[in-house]
Parts: sequence; C-alpha cells; structure tokens
Amino acid sequence: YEFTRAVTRKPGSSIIDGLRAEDLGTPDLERMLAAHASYVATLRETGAEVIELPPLEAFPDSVFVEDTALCLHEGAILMRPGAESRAGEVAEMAPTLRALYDEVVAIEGPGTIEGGDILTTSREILVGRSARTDAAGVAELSRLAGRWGYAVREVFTPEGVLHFKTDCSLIGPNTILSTRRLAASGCFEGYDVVFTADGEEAAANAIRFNRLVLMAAGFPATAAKLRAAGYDVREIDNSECAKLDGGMSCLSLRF
Ligand code: CIR
Repeated sequence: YEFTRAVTRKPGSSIIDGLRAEDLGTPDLERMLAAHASYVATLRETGAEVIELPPLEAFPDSVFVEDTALCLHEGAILMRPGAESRAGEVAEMAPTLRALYDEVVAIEGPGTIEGGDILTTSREILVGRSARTDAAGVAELSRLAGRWGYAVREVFTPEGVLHFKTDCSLIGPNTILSTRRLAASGCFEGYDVVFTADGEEAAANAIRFNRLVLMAAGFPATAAKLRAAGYDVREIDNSECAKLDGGMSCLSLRF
C-alpha cells in the first residue's frame, strides 16, 4: 500500500449510462465530480503524484480505471474486461501506462479479467472469479505475473457481488478489511481480518493509500472500528459511484 503514483479519470456526462446491477437512481454528475475531486486531493495529500486523465464520453464506466490494468512494480498488465461496453477502455489507458512503465503486457484472451477482481498483498495476488473474471483470465494473469515472480491464487467472489474487491481491501501489511460473506469462503486464511460492521458491507471497498485509509462515507461503525485500531481514516462521499456499483478502489490505479 505504499505508492508514489495514482492514475484517475474524471467522470463525464455519459456516466448516467454506466452499468449497474440495480437501479438506485440516476447518478448526479456535479456531485460525482465534487466527490472525485476530494478523492484525488486525498491521494495527493499523502505526497503521491496523481495523473488525472480527461473524461471519455464514449465509455460511461471509464471513471472506474482500476478495471483496465494491474499495476505492479515490474510492469503493468492490461486487462480484458468481461463487460463488453468496457472493453475499449483498455486501449484508452494503455498509452498512459506505456509512458510510465518499461514493460506493459496484456491479457490476450480468450479469458476475461477485470482489475476489480484482483487484490495484491505482500505475498501473493488473489484473483476472485466473478461474472467478469473467468478461469482462463485468471490462468493468463498467473502466467504473466508469474514471470515476475508473483504467486497468483484463484479465489471466488460471492454470487451477486460485482467484484472480489467490492467486498475486501488490504489495509495493513497482513490485514484485510472484509465482509463476513466473503471471508466465510476461507480465502483469507493466514491474514488478519477486520470485518465490516453488520449492515455496512459496502464499506469493504476501501483503499489503504500510504498512511491513509480512504473509505466511503456513511458507514460510521466500520469507520469507528478502524479508527480505534489506529488507522487514519478519510471518509469520501461515494453516493453517486455507489449507484453504479463503484467504490474507492475502482477510481484509481495505484503503483
Ligand atoms: C461496472 O459495472 O463495471 C461499473 N459500473 C462499476 C465498476 C466498479 N469497479 C470496481 O469495482 N473495480
């Protein structure tokens, strides 16, 4: 969770057409822009450089940049999204990553995989199979990241949950914030797990970014629990991204 850089993309007015599992109302662009600005400012507060890309109106979900790539120390791996309307976002991200990394490789398929299903810890890369990420996608990632010495472990995202990281985040060297429903599969054996408070499952999609934990506002019991454990927690308005099943991790690539 120590990063010198992040890449984000501003939401555009096409955000109202973003994918969602359930209709929770139309996202309000002004409010989303304000929340996005405070997200970017909070990342910058830690001393990191944040590269903000311009909106891409042709891709309503392109604010959720995390799904387009996996950024590791040795290089970046371009994803192959399982959502058809999002496939073109990868080519839009590629030039930025090629300018920052010596090595950029790509998932060629036929499998699919999205960054939201990937949790990198200090000892391994956990990849949750989901409606967006299939076995072939995990296998190809395993081959690509394996060349750089990473161990990839396939796990499973619960039914009805968009991405693996919708339900968990790495908040300390060996500590994971998780919902009970995800951890119940046993996927975090060997890690210390902090559970989201009951009814606050949506707080799990947080990020540890240098000294800060960024989490969605509106989950007071989980925020209090993290603060009591010594974390420096920042709560960011996530009301509009939540309408599109997005959260803190989705909004940036961090490396
Ligand atoms: C989608 O369904 O693809 C977007 N509306 C939300 C993507 C959220 N991304 C993430 O969790 N990494």
